[in-house]
Amino acid sequence: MQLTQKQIDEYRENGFLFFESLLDQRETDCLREALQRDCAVPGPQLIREEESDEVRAVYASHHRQPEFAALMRDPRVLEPARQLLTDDVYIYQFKINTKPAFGGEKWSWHQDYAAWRIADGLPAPRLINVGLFLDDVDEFNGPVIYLPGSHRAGLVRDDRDTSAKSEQHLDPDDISLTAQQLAELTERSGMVSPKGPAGSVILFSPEIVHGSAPNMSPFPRRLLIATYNDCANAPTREGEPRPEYVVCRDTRPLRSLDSSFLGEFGAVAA
Ligand code: HL5
Ligand code: SIN
Ligand code: MN
Repeated sequence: MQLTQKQIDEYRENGFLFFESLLDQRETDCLREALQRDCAVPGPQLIREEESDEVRAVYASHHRQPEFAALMRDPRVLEPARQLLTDDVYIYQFKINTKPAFGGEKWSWHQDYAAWRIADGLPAPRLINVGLFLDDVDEFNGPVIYLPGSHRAGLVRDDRDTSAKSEQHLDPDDISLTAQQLAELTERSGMVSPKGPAGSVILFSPEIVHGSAPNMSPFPRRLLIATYNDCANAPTREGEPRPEYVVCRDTRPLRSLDSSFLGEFGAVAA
């Protein structure tokens, strides 16, 4: 899969690019099943909501579930990332934000690169986020909201709160923008929240301002976000790095599968 020049220009201009129904239902069924399995694995990679026992996010499922490992090499997601970044990319971070029905909490307004610069000493914002809808997303279940073009102004904030919402990862609460910053940016950019069926994909910049509201609907909103990094842009910071589930250590370049991830994943495809 190759992006057209028009799509590339759109990504550079807006900071995101949306593909409705890139994966089909059989594929999203398979990934939801793999997620369910992964949520049963105890460990610090499993982050719970503050007010309940429900899972808020799970990290690095591609280290434990082969479906996700294969997905990361599916040409439909890897090739656009290589095209927009550079030939040699690896997975910097893999997470699924599960935003459960009746109580998935908000994700505060933030820019991802602020987190990775502060927490990991990441040299440059040479990354691409691939957001894959594991559920149908509509206005009711807490879609991500983006400020188009906000990635072009650099980091609005580059420090973090001294208190941490979570010890397991850097929650966007700790780097959230102020009301005034948000109001000013929104006046310039407006807001959009791409919605669509499970299997839809959004590529988005590590510098675009984004966030999402709580989910008070009866529908979960499970969103997989895989972040590819330029192999030449691995963290250089000395000292203790963050745990491997938040910052992947394998910086070898990824090459695409010859087929879709299900095709390659023989046991399921048979
Ligand atoms: N939770 C991530 C981390 O690296 C950072 C956030 O959306 C990405 C800001 O700990
Ligand atoms: C994030 O940016 O990591 C959170 C976005 C969301 O899941 O709504
Ligand atoms: Mn984010």
